[in-house]
Amino acid sequence: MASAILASLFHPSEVLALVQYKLAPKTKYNYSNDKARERLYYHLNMTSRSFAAVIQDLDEELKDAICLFYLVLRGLDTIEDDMTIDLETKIPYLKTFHEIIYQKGWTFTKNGPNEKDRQLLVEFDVIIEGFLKLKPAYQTIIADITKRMGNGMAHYATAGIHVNTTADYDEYCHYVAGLVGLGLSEMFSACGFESPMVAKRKDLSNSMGLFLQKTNITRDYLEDLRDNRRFWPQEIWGLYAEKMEDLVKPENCDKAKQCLSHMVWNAMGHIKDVLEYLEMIKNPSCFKFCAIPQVMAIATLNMLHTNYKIFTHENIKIRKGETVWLMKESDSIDKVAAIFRLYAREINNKSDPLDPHFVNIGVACGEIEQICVDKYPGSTAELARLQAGVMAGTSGSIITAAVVVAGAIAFKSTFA
Ligand code: D9A
Repeated sequence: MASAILASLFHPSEVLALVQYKLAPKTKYNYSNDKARERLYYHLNMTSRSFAAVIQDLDEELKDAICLFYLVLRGLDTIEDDMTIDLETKIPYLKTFHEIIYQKGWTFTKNGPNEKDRQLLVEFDVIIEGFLKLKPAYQTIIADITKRMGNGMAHYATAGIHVNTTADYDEYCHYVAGLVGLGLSEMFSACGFESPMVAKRKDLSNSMGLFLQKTNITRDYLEDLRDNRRFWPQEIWGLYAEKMEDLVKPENCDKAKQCLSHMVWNAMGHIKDVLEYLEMIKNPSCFKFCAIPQVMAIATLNMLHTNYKIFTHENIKIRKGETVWLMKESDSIDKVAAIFRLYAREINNKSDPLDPHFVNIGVACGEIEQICVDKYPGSTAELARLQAGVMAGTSGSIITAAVVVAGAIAFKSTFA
Protein backbone atom coordinates (compact mmCIF):
# COMPACT_ATOMS: atom_id res chain seq x y z
CA MET A 1 0.00 0.00 0.00
CA ALA A 2 2.78 2.44 0.98
CA SER A 3 4.55 1.93 -2.37
CA ALA A 4 1.24 2.48 -4.19
CA ILE A 5 0.69 5.77 -2.32
CA LEU A 6 4.26 6.89 -3.02
CA ALA A 7 3.84 6.12 -6.72
CA SER A 8 0.65 8.22 -6.73
CA LEU A 9 2.05 11.01 -4.53
CA PHE A 10 1.62 13.61 -7.26
CA HIS A 11 -1.90 12.33 -8.09
CA PRO A 12 -3.90 13.03 -4.91
CA SER A 13 -7.17 11.89 -6.46
CA GLU A 14 -5.41 8.50 -6.71
CA VAL A 15 -4.10 8.72 -3.14
CA LEU A 16 -7.65 9.50 -2.00
CA ALA A 17 -9.01 6.54 -4.04
CA LEU A 18 -6.32 4.23 -2.54
CA VAL A 19 -7.12 5.28 1.03
CA GLN A 20 -10.87 4.93 0.43
CA TYR A 21 -10.27 1.51 -1.18
CA LYS A 22 -8.12 0.46 1.79
CA LEU A 23 -10.68 1.62 4.36
CA ALA A 24 -13.73 0.37 2.43
CA PRO A 25 -15.25 -2.80 3.98
CA LYS A 26 -14.41 -5.67 1.54
CA THR A 27 -17.59 -7.34 0.24
CA LYS A 28 -17.38 -10.89 1.54
CA TYR A 29 -18.67 -13.28 -1.13
CA ASN A 30 -19.68 -16.36 0.84
CA TYR A 31 -20.01 -19.63 -1.12
CA SER A 32 -19.31 -21.92 1.86
CA ASN A 33 -22.67 -23.62 1.49
CA ASP A 34 -21.65 -24.81 -2.02
CA LYS A 35 -18.11 -26.25 -2.07
CA ALA A 36 -18.05 -26.68 -5.87
CA ARG A 37 -19.12 -23.05 -6.37
CA GLU A 38 -16.58 -21.94 -3.76
CA ARG A 39 -13.83 -23.71 -5.77
CA LEU A 40 -15.01 -21.97 -8.95
CA TYR A 41 -14.60 -18.49 -7.43
CA TYR A 42 -11.30 -19.58 -5.91
CA HIS A 43 -10.02 -20.19 -9.45
CA LEU A 44 -11.55 -16.91 -10.67
CA ASN A 45 -9.69 -15.01 -7.96
CA MET A 46 -6.49 -16.88 -8.85
CA THR A 47 -6.73 -15.86 -12.51
CA SER A 48 -7.36 -12.14 -12.02
CA ARG A 49 -7.86 -10.62 -8.56
CA SER A 50 -9.01 -7.14 -9.57
CA PHE A 51 -11.36 -8.26 -12.33
CA ALA A 52 -12.71 -11.15 -10.24
CA ALA A 53 -14.25 -8.62 -7.86
CA VAL A 54 -16.00 -6.86 -10.75
CA ILE A 55 -17.44 -10.18 -11.99
CA GLN A 56 -18.65 -11.04 -8.46
CA ASP A 57 -20.47 -7.69 -8.30
CA LEU A 58 -22.62 -8.73 -11.27
CA ASP A 59 -26.31 -9.49 -10.64
CA GLU A 60 -26.87 -13.14 -9.56
CA GLU A 61 -28.57 -14.10 -12.85
CA LEU A 62 -25.37 -13.47 -14.84
CA LYS A 63 -22.64 -13.92 -12.24
CA ASP A 64 -22.00 -17.70 -12.54
CA ALA A 65 -22.48 -17.72 -16.34
CA ILE A 66 -19.86 -14.98 -16.83
CA CYS A 67 -17.55 -16.50 -14.20
CA LEU A 68 -17.61 -19.79 -16.12
CA PHE A 69 -17.28 -18.07 -19.51
CA TYR A 70 -14.17 -16.31 -18.13
CA LEU A 71 -12.67 -19.56 -16.75
CA VAL A 72 -13.43 -21.63 -19.87
CA LEU A 73 -11.72 -18.96 -22.02
CA ARG A 74 -8.79 -18.73 -19.61
CA GLY A 75 -8.43 -22.53 -19.91
CA LEU A 76 -8.40 -22.37 -23.73
CA ASP A 77 -5.99 -19.41 -23.59
CA THR A 78 -3.62 -21.33 -21.28
CA ILE A 79 -3.33 -24.14 -23.85
CA GLU A 80 -2.88 -21.67 -26.77
CA ASP A 81 -0.23 -19.64 -24.89
CA ASP A 82 1.88 -22.64 -23.79
CA MET A 83 4.83 -22.76 -26.19
CA THR A 84 6.08 -25.99 -24.50
CA ILE A 85 3.17 -27.92 -26.04
CA ASP A 86 3.96 -29.02 -29.64
CA LEU A 87 1.50 -28.10 -32.39
CA GLU A 88 0.46 -31.73 -33.12
CA THR A 89 -0.77 -31.98 -29.51
CA LYS A 90 -2.05 -28.39 -29.13
CA ILE A 91 -4.18 -27.90 -32.28
CA PRO A 92 -6.66 -30.77 -31.70
CA TYR A 93 -7.29 -29.47 -28.13
CA LEU A 94 -7.95 -25.94 -29.44
CA LYS A 95 -10.38 -27.25 -32.08
CA THR A 96 -12.32 -29.59 -29.73
CA PHE A 97 -12.30 -27.50 -26.53
CA HIS A 98 -15.99 -26.63 -27.20
CA GLU A 99 -16.79 -30.39 -26.84
CA ILE A 100 -14.37 -30.96 -23.95
CA ILE A 101 -16.37 -28.54 -21.73
CA TYR A 102 -19.24 -31.09 -21.81
CA GLN A 103 -16.99 -34.02 -20.75
CA LYS A 104 -17.57 -34.62 -17.00
CA GLY A 105 -14.29 -35.27 -15.14
CA TRP A 106 -11.97 -34.02 -17.91
CA THR A 107 -8.68 -32.52 -16.68
CA PHE A 108 -5.43 -31.44 -18.40
CA THR A 109 -1.88 -31.86 -17.04
CA LYS A 110 0.18 -31.27 -20.20
CA ASN A 111 0.96 -27.62 -19.46
CA GLY A 112 4.55 -26.64 -18.80
CA PRO A 113 5.41 -25.99 -15.12
CA ASN A 114 5.57 -22.19 -15.60
CA GLU A 115 2.12 -21.67 -17.11
CA LYS A 116 0.42 -19.14 -14.76
CA ASP A 117 -2.99 -20.84 -14.84
CA ARG A 118 -1.78 -24.45 -15.06
CA GLN A 119 -3.74 -25.42 -11.89
CA LEU A 120 -6.98 -24.24 -13.51
CA LEU A 121 -6.65 -27.00 -16.15
CA VAL A 122 -5.43 -29.60 -13.63
CA GLU A 123 -8.77 -29.05 -11.82
CA PHE A 124 -10.82 -28.34 -14.97
CA ASP A 125 -13.37 -31.00 -13.94
CA VAL A 126 -14.59 -28.44 -11.34
CA ILE A 127 -15.15 -25.88 -14.12
CA ILE A 128 -17.00 -28.41 -16.30
CA GLU A 129 -19.25 -29.37 -13.35
CA GLY A 130 -20.18 -25.70 -12.94
CA PHE A 131 -20.67 -25.26 -16.69
CA LEU A 132 -23.08 -28.22 -16.87
CA LYS A 133 -25.20 -26.60 -14.12
CA LEU A 134 -25.75 -23.45 -16.23
CA LYS A 135 -28.99 -22.75 -18.11
CA PRO A 136 -28.78 -24.31 -21.63
CA ALA A 137 -28.99 -20.81 -23.19
CA TYR A 138 -25.71 -19.78 -21.54
CA GLN A 139 -24.07 -23.16 -22.26
CA THR A 140 -24.91 -22.77 -25.95
CA ILE A 141 -23.45 -19.24 -26.12
CA ILE A 142 -20.23 -20.28 -24.32
CA ALA A 143 -19.80 -23.44 -26.46
CA ASP A 144 -20.42 -21.54 -29.73
CA ILE A 145 -17.89 -18.81 -28.88
CA THR A 146 -15.35 -21.40 -27.63
CA LYS A 147 -15.68 -23.33 -30.92
CA ARG A 148 -15.10 -20.26 -33.12
CA MET A 149 -12.24 -19.01 -30.92
CA GLY A 150 -10.55 -22.43 -30.76
CA ASN A 151 -10.65 -22.80 -34.55
CA GLY A 152 -9.34 -19.26 -35.02
CA MET A 153 -6.49 -19.89 -32.57
CA ALA A 154 -5.71 -23.21 -34.33
CA HIS A 155 -5.48 -21.37 -37.66
CA TYR A 156 -2.98 -18.81 -36.35
CA ALA A 157 -1.03 -21.46 -34.41
CA THR A 158 -0.48 -23.44 -37.61
CA ALA A 159 3.17 -23.41 -38.76
CA GLY A 160 3.86 -20.68 -41.31
CA ILE A 161 0.73 -18.68 -40.45
CA HIS A 162 1.59 -15.18 -39.17
CA VAL A 163 -0.13 -11.88 -38.48
CA ASN A 164 1.09 -10.15 -41.66
CA THR A 165 -1.50 -7.56 -42.68
CA THR A 166 -3.57 -5.24 -40.46
CA ALA A 167 -6.55 -7.29 -41.71
CA ASP A 168 -4.87 -10.42 -40.22
CA TYR A 169 -4.31 -8.40 -37.02
CA ASP A 170 -8.04 -7.53 -36.83
CA GLU A 171 -8.97 -11.15 -37.63
CA TYR A 172 -6.63 -12.62 -34.98
CA CYS A 173 -7.90 -10.12 -32.36
CA HIS A 174 -11.51 -10.98 -33.41
CA TYR A 175 -10.87 -14.67 -32.71
CA VAL A 176 -9.23 -14.21 -29.28
CA ALA A 177 -11.11 -11.11 -28.00
CA GLY A 178 -13.81 -9.81 -30.38
CA LEU A 179 -15.74 -13.08 -30.01
CA VAL A 180 -15.72 -12.58 -26.22
CA GLY A 181 -17.49 -9.26 -26.74
CA LEU A 182 -20.05 -10.95 -29.00
CA GLY A 183 -20.66 -13.76 -26.47
CA LEU A 184 -21.13 -11.38 -23.54
CA SER A 185 -23.53 -9.21 -25.55
CA GLU A 186 -25.62 -12.32 -26.34
CA MET A 187 -25.73 -13.12 -22.60
CA PHE A 188 -26.69 -9.54 -21.69
CA SER A 189 -29.61 -9.63 -24.16
CA ALA A 190 -30.57 -13.28 -23.46
CA CYS A 191 -31.10 -12.61 -19.73
CA GLY A 192 -33.10 -9.45 -20.50
CA PHE A 193 -30.78 -7.08 -18.59
CA GLU A 194 -30.00 -5.32 -21.87
CA SER A 195 -32.00 -4.66 -25.04
CA PRO A 196 -31.80 -7.16 -27.92
CA MET A 197 -29.96 -4.38 -29.83
CA VAL A 198 -26.82 -5.10 -27.76
CA ALA A 199 -26.56 -8.63 -29.18
CA LYS A 200 -27.37 -7.33 -32.67
CA ARG A 201 -24.53 -4.73 -32.75
CA LYS A 202 -21.79 -7.32 -33.40
CA ASP A 203 -19.52 -4.58 -34.83
CA LEU A 204 -19.54 -2.65 -31.54
CA SER A 205 -19.19 -5.84 -29.43
CA ASN A 206 -16.20 -6.84 -31.58
CA SER A 207 -14.53 -3.46 -31.02
CA MET A 208 -14.89 -3.94 -27.23
CA GLY A 209 -12.58 -6.95 -27.61
CA LEU A 210 -10.23 -5.46 -30.18
CA PHE A 211 -9.48 -2.32 -28.13
CA LEU A 212 -8.52 -4.45 -25.12
CA GLN A 213 -6.55 -7.06 -27.09
CA LYS A 214 -4.65 -4.54 -29.22
CA THR A 215 -3.66 -2.57 -26.10
CA ASN A 216 -2.39 -5.81 -24.47
CA ILE A 217 -0.49 -6.85 -27.65
CA THR A 218 1.13 -3.39 -27.92
CA ARG A 219 2.08 -3.51 -24.18
CA ASP A 220 3.42 -7.11 -24.26
CA TYR A 221 5.89 -6.65 -27.22
CA LEU A 222 8.98 -7.78 -25.29
CA GLU A 223 7.30 -10.56 -23.22
CA ASP A 224 5.77 -12.08 -26.39
CA LEU A 225 9.04 -11.75 -28.35
CA ARG A 226 10.85 -13.60 -25.53
CA ASP A 227 8.31 -16.45 -25.80
CA ASN A 228 8.56 -16.39 -29.60
CA ARG A 229 5.00 -15.08 -30.00
CA ARG A 230 4.56 -12.35 -32.64
CA PHE A 231 1.27 -10.47 -32.90
CA TRP A 232 2.41 -7.06 -34.21
CA PRO A 233 1.37 -7.06 -37.93
CA GLN A 234 4.29 -7.04 -40.42
CA GLU A 235 2.37 -4.47 -42.48
CA ILE A 236 3.10 -2.06 -39.59
CA TRP A 237 6.52 -3.06 -38.15
CA GLY A 238 7.82 -3.73 -41.70
CA LEU A 239 7.70 0.05 -42.28
CA TYR A 240 10.25 0.60 -39.45
CA ALA A 241 12.54 -2.46 -39.36
CA GLU A 242 13.81 -5.44 -41.40
CA LYS A 243 12.83 -7.89 -38.65
CA MET A 244 10.36 -7.39 -35.79
CA GLU A 245 13.08 -8.09 -33.20
CA ASP A 246 15.26 -5.29 -34.69
CA LEU A 247 13.04 -2.75 -32.93
CA VAL A 248 14.83 -3.47 -29.63
CA LYS A 249 18.25 -2.50 -31.09
CA PRO A 250 19.28 0.86 -29.51
CA GLU A 251 20.30 2.21 -32.93
CA ASN A 252 16.67 1.77 -34.03
CA CYS A 253 15.28 3.79 -31.09
CA ASP A 254 13.51 6.47 -33.21
CA LYS A 255 12.12 3.92 -35.66
CA ALA A 256 10.92 1.81 -32.71
CA LYS A 257 9.05 4.75 -31.19
CA GLN A 258 7.49 5.60 -34.58
CA CYS A 259 6.33 1.98 -34.88
CA LEU A 260 4.90 2.17 -31.36
CA SER A 261 2.93 5.32 -32.31
CA HIS A 262 1.59 3.44 -35.34
CA MET A 263 0.38 0.58 -33.09
CA VAL A 264 -1.19 3.07 -30.62
CA TRP A 265 -2.94 4.88 -33.47
CA ASN A 266 -4.25 1.58 -34.83
CA ALA A 267 -5.75 0.63 -31.42
CA MET A 268 -7.34 4.09 -30.99
CA GLY A 269 -9.44 3.38 -34.09
CA HIS A 270 -11.84 1.33 -31.91
CA ILE A 271 -12.60 4.00 -29.27
CA LYS A 272 -15.65 5.46 -31.08
CA ASP A 273 -17.31 1.99 -31.10
CA VAL A 274 -16.35 1.36 -27.45
CA LEU A 275 -18.13 4.54 -26.30
CA GLU A 276 -21.17 3.77 -28.50
CA TYR A 277 -21.32 0.25 -27.01
CA LEU A 278 -21.09 1.47 -23.40
CA GLU A 279 -23.85 3.99 -24.10
CA MET A 280 -26.21 1.04 -24.84
CA ILE A 281 -25.53 -0.73 -21.50
CA LYS A 282 -28.21 0.17 -18.92
CA ASN A 283 -27.76 -2.40 -16.09
CA PRO A 284 -25.40 -0.74 -13.55
CA SER A 285 -23.41 -3.91 -12.71
CA CYS A 286 -23.07 -4.79 -16.43
CA PHE A 287 -21.96 -1.21 -17.16
CA LYS A 288 -19.12 -1.27 -14.59
CA PHE A 289 -18.15 -4.79 -15.76
CA CYS A 290 -17.86 -3.48 -19.34
CA ALA A 291 -16.45 -0.01 -18.62
CA ILE A 292 -13.62 -0.86 -16.19
CA PRO A 293 -11.46 -2.88 -18.64
CA GLN A 294 -11.96 -0.15 -21.32
CA VAL A 295 -10.83 2.75 -19.11
CA MET A 296 -7.88 0.60 -17.95
CA ALA A 297 -7.01 0.13 -21.64
CA ILE A 298 -7.05 3.87 -22.54
CA ALA A 299 -4.96 4.59 -19.41
CA THR A 300 -2.53 1.85 -20.50
CA LEU A 301 -2.41 3.21 -24.08
CA ASN A 302 -1.54 6.63 -22.65
CA MET A 303 1.24 5.03 -20.55
CA LEU A 304 2.55 3.21 -23.66
CA HIS A 305 2.53 6.20 -26.05
CA THR A 306 6.11 7.49 -26.74
CA ASN A 307 7.29 5.16 -23.91
CA TYR A 308 10.47 3.45 -25.20
CA LYS A 309 10.46 1.26 -22.05
CA ILE A 310 8.16 -1.24 -23.80
CA PHE A 311 11.22 -2.27 -25.85
CA THR A 312 13.45 -2.65 -22.77
CA HIS A 313 11.16 -3.71 -19.89
CA GLU A 314 8.52 -6.40 -19.60
CA ASN A 315 5.23 -6.17 -17.74
CA ILE A 316 4.95 -2.38 -17.47
CA LYS A 317 1.65 -1.45 -15.78
CA ILE A 318 -0.32 1.67 -14.87
CA ARG A 319 -0.09 2.78 -11.22
CA LYS A 320 -2.13 0.81 -8.61
CA GLY A 321 -3.60 4.16 -7.50
CA GLU A 322 -4.64 4.90 -11.09
CA THR A 323 -6.45 1.54 -11.39
CA VAL A 324 -8.34 2.07 -8.11
CA TRP A 325 -9.26 5.64 -9.16
CA LEU A 326 -10.46 4.41 -12.56
CA MET A 327 -12.59 1.63 -10.99
CA LYS A 328 -14.19 4.25 -8.72
CA GLU A 329 -14.94 6.63 -11.60
CA SER A 330 -16.42 4.12 -14.12
CA ASP A 331 -20.13 4.11 -13.19
CA SER A 332 -21.73 6.36 -15.84
CA ILE A 333 -21.26 7.07 -19.56
CA ASP A 334 -20.54 10.76 -18.83
CA LYS A 335 -17.78 9.86 -16.37
CA VAL A 336 -16.30 7.28 -18.77
CA ALA A 337 -16.43 9.76 -21.66
CA ALA A 338 -14.68 12.32 -19.42
CA ILE A 339 -11.93 9.78 -18.66
CA PHE A 340 -11.42 9.09 -22.40
CA ARG A 341 -11.22 12.86 -23.05
CA LEU A 342 -8.68 13.28 -20.23
CA TYR A 343 -6.37 10.54 -21.59
CA ALA A 344 -6.88 11.62 -25.22
CA ARG A 345 -5.60 15.06 -24.24
CA GLU A 346 -2.60 13.51 -22.43
CA ILE A 347 -1.83 11.30 -25.45
CA ASN A 348 -2.04 14.30 -27.79
CA ASN A 349 0.07 16.50 -25.48
CA LYS A 350 2.91 13.97 -25.31
CA SER A 351 2.97 13.29 -29.07
CA ASP A 352 6.25 14.16 -30.82
CA PRO A 353 5.62 16.59 -33.73
CA LEU A 354 8.44 14.86 -35.65
CA ASP A 355 6.63 11.52 -35.37
CA PRO A 356 5.01 10.51 -38.71
CA HIS A 357 1.78 9.74 -36.79
CA PHE A 358 1.68 13.07 -34.92
CA VAL A 359 -1.22 14.29 -37.09
CA ASN A 360 -3.06 10.93 -37.24
CA ILE A 361 -3.00 10.61 -33.47
CA GLY A 362 -3.92 14.30 -33.10
CA VAL A 363 -6.95 13.77 -35.33
CA ALA A 364 -7.95 10.61 -33.43
CA CYS A 365 -7.74 12.54 -30.13
CA GLY A 366 -9.73 15.43 -31.63
CA GLU A 367 -12.41 12.98 -32.78
CA ILE A 368 -12.73 11.54 -29.26
CA GLU A 369 -13.17 15.07 -27.88
CA GLN A 370 -15.74 15.93 -30.59
CA ILE A 371 -17.74 12.69 -30.20
CA CYS A 372 -17.90 13.13 -26.41
CA VAL A 373 -18.92 16.82 -26.57
CA ASP A 374 -21.65 15.98 -29.14
CA LYS A 375 -23.02 12.71 -27.75
CA TYR A 376 -22.14 12.91 -24.02
CA PRO A 377 -22.42 16.63 -23.12
CA GLY A 378 -22.53 15.68 -19.44
CA SER A 379 -18.91 14.60 -19.80
CA THR A 380 -17.78 18.25 -19.82
CA ALA A 381 -18.81 18.83 -16.20
CA GLU A 382 -17.30 15.47 -15.23
CA LEU A 383 -14.06 16.40 -17.00
CA ALA A 384 -13.92 19.69 -15.09
CA ARG A 385 -14.42 17.75 -11.83
CA LEU A 386 -11.68 15.25 -12.71
CA GLN A 387 -9.30 18.02 -13.75
CA ALA A 388 -10.11 19.98 -10.56
CA GLY A 389 -9.09 16.81 -8.71
CA VAL A 390 -5.90 16.61 -10.76
CA MET A 391 -5.16 20.38 -10.53
CA ALA A 392 -5.97 20.56 -6.80
CA GLY A 393 -3.73 17.62 -6.84
CA THR A 394 -0.72 19.39 -8.20
CA SER A 395 -0.73 22.07 -5.49
CA GLY A 396 -2.20 19.56 -3.06
CA SER A 397 0.54 17.07 -3.80
CA ILE A 398 3.25 19.61 -3.15
CA ILE A 399 1.66 20.28 0.24
CA THR A 400 1.19 16.53 0.80
CA ALA A 401 4.80 15.91 -0.22
CA ALA A 402 5.97 18.68 2.13
CA VAL A 403 3.89 17.26 4.98
CA VAL A 404 5.21 13.74 4.36
CA VAL A 405 8.83 14.92 4.18
CA ALA A 406 8.39 17.13 7.26
CA GLY A 407 6.78 14.21 9.03
CA ALA A 408 9.69 11.96 8.08
CA ILE A 409 12.27 14.49 9.32
CA ALA A 410 10.32 15.04 12.58
CA PHE A 411 10.03 11.27 13.02
CA LYS A 412 13.78 10.79 12.36
CA SER A 413 14.84 13.58 14.71
CA THR A 414 12.49 12.34 17.48
CA PHE A 415 13.22 8.63 17.33
CA ALA A 416 16.67 8.50 15.62
C1 D9A B 1 -13.16 -10.10 -20.81
CL1 D9A B 1 -15.80 -12.97 -19.96
C2 D9A B 1 -11.96 -10.84 -20.98
N1 D9A B 1 -10.72 -10.17 -21.20
C3 D9A B 1 -10.33 -9.09 -20.47
C4 D9A B 1 -11.27 -8.62 -19.37
O1 D9A B 1 -12.41 -7.94 -19.89
C5 D9A B 1 -13.10 -8.59 -20.96
C6 D9A B 1 -11.98 -12.24 -20.90
C7 D9A B 1 -13.16 -12.88 -20.61
C8 D9A B 1 -14.34 -12.14 -20.38
C9 D9A B 1 -14.35 -10.75 -20.47
C10 D9A B 1 -14.48 -7.95 -21.10
C11 D9A B 1 -15.13 -7.42 -19.98
C12 D9A B 1 -16.41 -6.82 -20.16
C13 D9A B 1 -17.01 -6.73 -21.43
C14 D9A B 1 -16.34 -7.28 -22.54
C15 D9A B 1 -15.07 -7.89 -22.37
O2 D9A B 1 -16.89 -7.24 -23.82
C16 D9A B 1 -18.19 -6.70 -23.98
O3 D9A B 1 -14.38 -8.50 -23.43
C17 D9A B 1 -14.29 -7.93 -24.68
O4 D9A B 1 -9.24 -8.51 -20.67
C18 D9A B 1 -9.73 -10.80 -22.10
C19 D9A B 1 -9.88 -10.37 -23.61
C20 D9A B 1 -9.33 -8.98 -23.78
C21 D9A B 1 -9.04 -11.37 -24.41
C22 D9A B 1 -11.32 -10.42 -24.05
C23 D9A B 1 -10.56 -7.68 -18.41
C24 D9A B 1 -9.47 -8.44 -17.66
N2 D9A B 1 -8.48 -7.68 -17.21
C25 D9A B 1 -7.37 -8.29 -16.47
C26 D9A B 1 -6.12 -7.57 -16.88
C27 D9A B 1 -5.50 -8.20 -18.04
O5 D9A B 1 -4.74 -7.48 -18.67
O6 D9A B 1 -5.72 -9.40 -18.20
O7 D9A B 1 -9.47 -9.62 -17.51
C28 D9A B 1 -7.46 -7.98 -15.05
O8 D9A B 1 -8.06 -6.96 -14.73
O9 D9A B 1 -6.81 -8.72 -14.33
